[in-house]
Amino acid sequence: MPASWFILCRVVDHYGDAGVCWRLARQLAREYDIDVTLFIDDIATLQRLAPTLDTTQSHQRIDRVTVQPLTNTLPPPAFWPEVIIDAFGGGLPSSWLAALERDFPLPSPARGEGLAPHWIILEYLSAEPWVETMHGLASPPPSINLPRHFFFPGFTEATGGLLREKTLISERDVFQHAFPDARRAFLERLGIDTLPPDALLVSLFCYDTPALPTLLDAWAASPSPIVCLIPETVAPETLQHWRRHYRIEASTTPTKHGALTLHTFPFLQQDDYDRLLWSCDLNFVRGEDSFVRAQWAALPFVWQAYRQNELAHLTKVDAFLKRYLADAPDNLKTALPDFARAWNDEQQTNRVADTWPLLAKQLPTFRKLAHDWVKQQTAQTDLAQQLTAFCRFHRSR
Ligand code: TRH
Repeated sequence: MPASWFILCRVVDHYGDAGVCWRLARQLAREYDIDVTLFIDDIATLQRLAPTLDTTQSHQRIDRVTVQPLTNTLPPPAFWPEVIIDAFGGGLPSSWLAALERDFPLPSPARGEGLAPHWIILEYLSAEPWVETMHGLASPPPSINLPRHFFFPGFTEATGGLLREKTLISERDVFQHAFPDARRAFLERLGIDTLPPDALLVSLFCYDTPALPTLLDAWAASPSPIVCLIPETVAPETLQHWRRHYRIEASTTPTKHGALTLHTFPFLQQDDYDRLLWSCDLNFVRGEDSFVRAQWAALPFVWQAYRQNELAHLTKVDAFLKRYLADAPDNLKTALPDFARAWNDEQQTNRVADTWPLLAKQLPTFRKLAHDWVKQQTAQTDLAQQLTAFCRFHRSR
């Protein structure tokens, strides 16, 4: 009988909460034969990533994952699973907490059916050093007799690792080196039939930012052609304003301005987004999941962290670049942080134009570093494997 796990996902904002949980759910089901139920409070957001989901259904199964709505009034399950993944610390429904207190009271031993579930708080990804001290920390709930631990994704052996499906790297290699040209077929599917031979192909998945028009202007002034692929959902008003400023017809796609050709495309299902990343020369990504996927693409990327108070997101960017650039040549060690700061810090938007050409010059060096980074990171155990081993260890105690 396969182990049963619940993943509880409360979508805070954008797509990443759903993106991470959906990816983890599918990997646990496919690679570990775990019976996974994903409870999510925003099926419509998940459906953007998994178009075969039916937002009218309250209980459905796709890709071997059962998907159910998560509400605060959700009654407790008939049977407790082995593991409850509390994604990003969103918390369990109050009715579940009450039922867990009843079934597994403190201080007396558990009297519920079987063992108490293991409550895992899956945290957001950060490269900051403090993550290593928090990863795996026990945090038993004050009134329920069950194990609860923090589980932190990360970039070192002292963390929970990164989400990486077992076949990801081989699938990427096949796609990038396939014949007939899988990359060309994919781009044609996006409506990109021809590319200037010396064009830089860039994907742009970003939050709306005053730096966006500045970057598009810098690309339009580029000495060589730049073709940018941007999802329809990205900063539509800012793009509209930029087009109007240059009297570019909104309906025209692709949009041409100077050396820049802008293709907008519909939001892709999650696996196709990987193929988009693998097809480009440079990827602009954001948040958490696309940030990790761009790293697995082993190509140059620029990360825009999810904006936080007191500029905490800039600390996250700096911490990651410190790790990522540890062995990089000096020119890239300067060019990437300078551009990343201009791209992430709205007080430095004016530096985008002068830092972009310096980064563009470093792309061949950046490409080599991106390959070396993937080698380093794939040497580490992936998150799903670490998580299943962590839960198995604690269950056996
Ligand atoms: O959408 P995001 O900005 O989500 C953010 C982050 O997760 C952030 O950490 C969190 O704090 C905040 O939400 C609340 O960025 P992210 O994490 O890259 O998630 C985007 C998901 O969308 C990812 O799984 C990739 C997927 N995607 C597609 O499936 N198709 C697409 O066309 C695109 C552009 C993205």
